[in-house]
Amino acid sequence: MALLPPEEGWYFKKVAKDEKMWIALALVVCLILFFWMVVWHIYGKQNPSFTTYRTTPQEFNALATAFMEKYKTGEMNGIPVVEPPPNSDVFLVAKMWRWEPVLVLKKGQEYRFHISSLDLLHGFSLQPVNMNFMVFPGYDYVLTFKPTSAGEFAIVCNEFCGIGHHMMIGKIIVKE
Ligand SMILES: [Cu+2]
Repeated sequence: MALLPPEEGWYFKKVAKDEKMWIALALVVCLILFFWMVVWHIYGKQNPSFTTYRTTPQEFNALATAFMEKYKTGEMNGIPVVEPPPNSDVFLVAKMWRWEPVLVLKKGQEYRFHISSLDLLHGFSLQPVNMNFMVFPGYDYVLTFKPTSAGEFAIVCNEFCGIGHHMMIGKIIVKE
């Protein structure tokens, strides 16, 4: 029966009482979920909020390269190791198929992260903390980042980005 079109004028017929009740119930559930989103964002240990700005891969690359040259302390497998001072702007570049640079941060200090991609969509996934962001080219994701525990953290790409995707692992080192 459901495959046949409904009879003409069904839309204007009076809604039955029990159907009205179900509509009201669904509305209440929708509203609870809607406001719960806000509560969950604040109390649910979700990804921190970030702001997004338009940029271009060229512009972002220029800023990131200048940043890496300024604070470079060494190299790890051909990737620069960078130790920026606390409260400074930190740039993290995603490209096929690496994260640049390796960041050395201090525990308990704040950093202003800028994350962007130079080619296509990548996914920033900080492990084992499990913080996740999509990283698009042309957008600068800015978030305040404060490491609360020392150690080595891996940045895994969690958006499939081609043949080298599984090798795309970056590193953040947090010192005491
Ligand atoms: Cu990737």
